Amino acid sequence: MLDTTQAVRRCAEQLQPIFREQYRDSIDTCGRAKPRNPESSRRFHRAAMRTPMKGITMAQIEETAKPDVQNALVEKSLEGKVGTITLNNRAKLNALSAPLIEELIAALSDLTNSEARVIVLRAPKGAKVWSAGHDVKELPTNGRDPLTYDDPLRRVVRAIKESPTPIIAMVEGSVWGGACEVVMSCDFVVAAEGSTFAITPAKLGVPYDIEGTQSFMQSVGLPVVKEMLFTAQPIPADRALRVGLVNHVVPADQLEATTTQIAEYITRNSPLVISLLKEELHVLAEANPLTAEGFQRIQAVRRRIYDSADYQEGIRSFFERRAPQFQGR
Ligand code: KGJ
Ligand code: KGJ
Repeated sequence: MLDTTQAVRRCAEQLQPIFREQYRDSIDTCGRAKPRNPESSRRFHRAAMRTPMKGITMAQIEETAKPDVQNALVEKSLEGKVGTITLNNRAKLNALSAPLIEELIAALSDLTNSEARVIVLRAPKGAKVWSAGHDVKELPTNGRDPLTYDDPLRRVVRAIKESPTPIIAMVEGSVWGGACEVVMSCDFVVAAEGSTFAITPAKLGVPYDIEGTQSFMQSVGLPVVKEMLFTAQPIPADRALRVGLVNHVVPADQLEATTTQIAEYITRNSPLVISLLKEELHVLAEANPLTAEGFQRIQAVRRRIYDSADYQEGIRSFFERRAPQFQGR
């Protein structure tokens, strides 16, 4: 009986040369399956399933090819020059908890420092909810600013905007609140038919911060931002396309192919020029004159709101699964 490493080495030896070339990322120099990259592991696994081998049981291959990051909140992979980050906490509807965002920022940083010329940010295939937004459990109820400069949501949005690598949000399912800001802060958005986008702080009673509001303004026109913010109602993908929130809407079964094609166009172009253009657009888009007095005035209003009874009511009603009763104080 072969041990698992021997089994995988034998498997690798029996693979056709072209096949080995194609899947070389999955096999280390000793012929062991590399467990670090879940996508490579999966490709290796799928390939192994199609390859007849002697003396190797499927159980041995499956055991070795299993990704070792099953509990990761975020998965990352690199295929050619296209990096992919997958939000991977279905049980929590990919809510943007601090730990998930930590992993997301680390994955962005790793891919930015890799060969990736473009990064795709996605949820698992077939997700009903792309992300439920800020983890409501993490919104403070003790009179502290719920969206400080260092809040995980603020940090990830900054990381996306400041990354020199273009980031494409590939969306399937519904996108909520802070996740909508994350999507709208990506360089562009490709969405599956049936996706929806909702910005809900007014429904939850959360005093959204000025940096976040600016993100929305950079994505769509003022009347649309206002409608989304004031009504907190989801808008469907076809309308998101008309108002410029997304670049393309395609049937779900074409989502990956469309995104990959756009990503590949980018990989053919000059990464130096693309990062310059991204930075130029970022600097220009953020070039809003804001007076110290204007900023302080907004902070004072935000503070009154997070100290209010309505703020507590918004969060309480969410967990009690009922409509909030806002009193305006
Ligand atoms: N944070 C924490 N827990 C959440 C969140 C969230 N954002 N969303 C859902 N959950 C929890 C629910 O409390 C349930 O927990 C579980 O996930 C499944 O949700 O009762 P438990 O099982 O312990 P649910 O509601 O039962 O699932 P569905 O009926 O399928 O509805 C999915 C929805 C995404 C439509 C629904 O969960 C929902 O409306 N979630 C909140 C979406 C939202 O408004 N997010 C914006 C959060 N706020 C912000 O991002 C910000 C920055 N803000 O300023 O407001
Ligand atoms: N500058 C100088 N010469 C040019 C240019 C150009 N932009 N475009 C074409 N030519 C020359 C070719 O070198 C050929 O010269 C001739 O015009 C016919 O072009 O070999 P020669 O006959 O001496 P070609 O390619 O044989 O014609 P077509 O096959 O009909 O193709 C036409 C195209 C317009 C598709 C093709 O020429 C092309 O892709 N041109 C470059 C288009 C482009 O990317 N322009 C942007 C240039 N850059 C900028 O404007 C800026 C400001 N920038 O920062 O990059």
